[in-house]
Amino acid sequence: MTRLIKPFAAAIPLVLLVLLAAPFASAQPAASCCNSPGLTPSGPKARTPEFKDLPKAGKKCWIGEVYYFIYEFDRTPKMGPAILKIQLFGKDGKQVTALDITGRSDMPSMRGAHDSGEVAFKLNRKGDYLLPVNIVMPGDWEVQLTFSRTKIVIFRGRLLFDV
Ligand SMILES: [Cu+2]
Repeated sequence: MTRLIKPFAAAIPLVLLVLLAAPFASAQPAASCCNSPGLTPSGPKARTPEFKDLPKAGKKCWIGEVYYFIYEFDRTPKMGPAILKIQLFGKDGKQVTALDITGRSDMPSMRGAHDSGEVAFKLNRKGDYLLPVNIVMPGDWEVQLTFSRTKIVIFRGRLLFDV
């Protein structure tokens, strides 16, 4: 008889332990659910800004109602380095240099493979913004443009081209 009781008695503390631990175990998924990034404004969506598709090269691209800009490459983009030029204008048509512009080039079909990182355009004496873009492969390319004033982003746009 004692042989049968012994293993049973030994099992009792185990059962108690499971019963005691159960509320804690079930409390944990609930806590992690409330920390899920989808429920907070700092989720992955908030960290990936949207870039508006821009009109073709040489066309006016409006930034709200105050500025517009025109972009073009120094030559039809092909393999090798190309210079992307942006001219920024006030709504009165006067060329201005009131904003900071950065560009980031990559191939959308193989994102990350040729990512240039965000690089600041440099101003020439005429007040044109210039950025070298290194085209290292034929295919689809994009440049993401970010316009800011005193570090505050006021416009994001992307231009697409094929090589
Ligand atoms: Cu590529």
